Amino acid sequence: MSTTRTPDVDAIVIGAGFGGIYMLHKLRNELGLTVQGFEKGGGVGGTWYFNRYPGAKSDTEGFVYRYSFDKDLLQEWDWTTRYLGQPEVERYLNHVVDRFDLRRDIQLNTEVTGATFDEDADLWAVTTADGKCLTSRYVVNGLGLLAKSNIPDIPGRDSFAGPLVHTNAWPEDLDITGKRVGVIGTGSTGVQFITAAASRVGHLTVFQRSPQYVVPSGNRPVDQSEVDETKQNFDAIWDQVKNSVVAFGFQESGVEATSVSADERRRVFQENWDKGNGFRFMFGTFCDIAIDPDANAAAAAFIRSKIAETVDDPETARKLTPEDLYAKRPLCDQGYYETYNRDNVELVSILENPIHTITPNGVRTADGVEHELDVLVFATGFDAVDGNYRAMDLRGRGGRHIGEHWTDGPTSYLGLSKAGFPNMFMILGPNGPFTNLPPSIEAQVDWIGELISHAQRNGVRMVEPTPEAEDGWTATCTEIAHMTLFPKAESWIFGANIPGKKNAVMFYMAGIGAYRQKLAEVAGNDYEGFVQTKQNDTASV
Ligand code: FAD
Ligand code: NA7
Repeated sequence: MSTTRTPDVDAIVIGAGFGGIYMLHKLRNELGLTVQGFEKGGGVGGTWYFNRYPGAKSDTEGFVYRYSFDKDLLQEWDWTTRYLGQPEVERYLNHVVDRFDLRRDIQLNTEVTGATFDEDADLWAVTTADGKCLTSRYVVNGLGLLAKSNIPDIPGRDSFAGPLVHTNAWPEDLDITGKRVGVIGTGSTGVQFITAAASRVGHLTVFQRSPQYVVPSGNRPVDQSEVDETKQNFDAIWDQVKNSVVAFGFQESGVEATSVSADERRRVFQENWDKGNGFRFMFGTFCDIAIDPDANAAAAAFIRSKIAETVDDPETARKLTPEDLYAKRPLCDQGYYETYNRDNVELVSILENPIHTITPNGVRTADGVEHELDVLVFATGFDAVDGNYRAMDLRGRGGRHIGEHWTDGPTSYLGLSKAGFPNMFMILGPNGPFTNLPPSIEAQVDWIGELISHAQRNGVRMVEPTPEAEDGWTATCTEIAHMTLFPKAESWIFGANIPGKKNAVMFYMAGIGAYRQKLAEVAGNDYEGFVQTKQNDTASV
């Protein structure tokens, strides 16, 4: 029997990126709850506040890298390039915060260090780094899935004399013009940084572990008439996006690569190469690139042929050429491989010639060469999905830490709730959709908002998924993921990038349309899989 205590606020929202901002708006402005937001950073924007490195931009096309929940907001925000640079997304998110008067309820520069469910009062107690504690009925985590930096412990790391920066913590005043710059990492971030930095720096040394398949992004200026036309079609565009697979604003292909001739395959690959965009190349060309090894091999061979055509020096081209599956999050950038034809860009394969140590002057590789550097950039990615959850002292029923629940890898029900953590929600939690993310964030925030509204209307004090529902969702996500080739490639998608991290399925890979349908079914069946505890303490499932 719990005691009745009034919480300080109805809800606490942690994080002020795309997820946290919309959640705060939903709970405060639409549901009329009292809400406190906390954000570790000195500004709002999440990803787009921290990632200020040269070249930082979306790899989703700008017209669908935004919110769709407010038609006026959609009409009043323009874009000038096909992809959005970091400053533009940061400006947009600040605009949203001001437009909906959210700033007064977001406490910046405040890291949440812990959140504990108090079973006597059925409330959450949330503690912050400044030593304060606030109680609430609900907690929503918008901690980000690519927000906890991975900073590998390379020997000598802390001895480097110049600035050593991770791309997710890029100092605003760091000027790389004319400098000798080294970059470790050639994922999406590294690729963007390398292409943008090459023309600014004196010399760029790229330390590449795994070669990557990179297709052109097709970035270009967008004129106002195109923007206006897109705006007129937004209803149809969002309808398509929300019922698609990857939510990138193009129609996924229904044709199997293996069902057409080799000439036709090449024609389709070339057409999409010319259009640009990584997800389009993987999902818009043929429907089986990420599923069928032969289709995958055909796409990989096409990209390899482009590397050979583009890169002048055969030895550099060899090092840049991947031989493994094309089954990581697909990358794109404009002019990546061409960058290696510049005289001031040098590629070091640390697969063949590993980093021995970081020295005060630079990076020494196994061959004994010291690569002298003024600035060293870690584009080494993230402890993705569950990293920020484990970093917090997050405890549910029985005082059990989230890490104790996740010894076999992170799990959830529907990517947004967790058994043992009543009235706690996650935006982009483990086993959420693998898509262009703002539409998935909106789907989750809308759904969480509806569930909380349902609870408020019906005298439900507590909602919590059952362990069986969570196990079922985990099994579904595992089964779907193993129908694809993604688990066979080593990447952050399955946690393979972090030494010692358990390899686990962390995404629902059946697409946003199927995901939204599942959410609707669960809600339609009186929130099937959730225990709803009424004010008088009787629980119903
Ligand atoms: P975030 O934007 O990561 O925000 C989470 C916030 O929570 C952060 O501000 C963090 O400081 C805060 N936080 C975390 N823990 C705490 C704590 N304990 N206390 C207080 N605050 C905390 N996705 C796409 O779909 N398309 C793209 O083109 C794309 N491009 C990307 C480019 C880069 C360089 C990166 C890094 C990511 C990109 N992503 C892209 C993924 C991107 O993270 C999401 O699209 C989206 O911005 C996520 O929003 P979010 O609110 O869930 O998380
Ligand atoms: P990624 O895709 O995880 O890329 C990280 C890169 O750093 C990748 O090339 C890694 O090589 C490399 N890396 C990681 N650890 C090391 C160590 N210890 N030594 C050398 N090289 C290392 O992160 P990104 O930031 O590029 O992209 C993540 C997502 O964020 C992306 O999909 C966008 O949505 C934004 P590896 O490939 O593991 O051999």
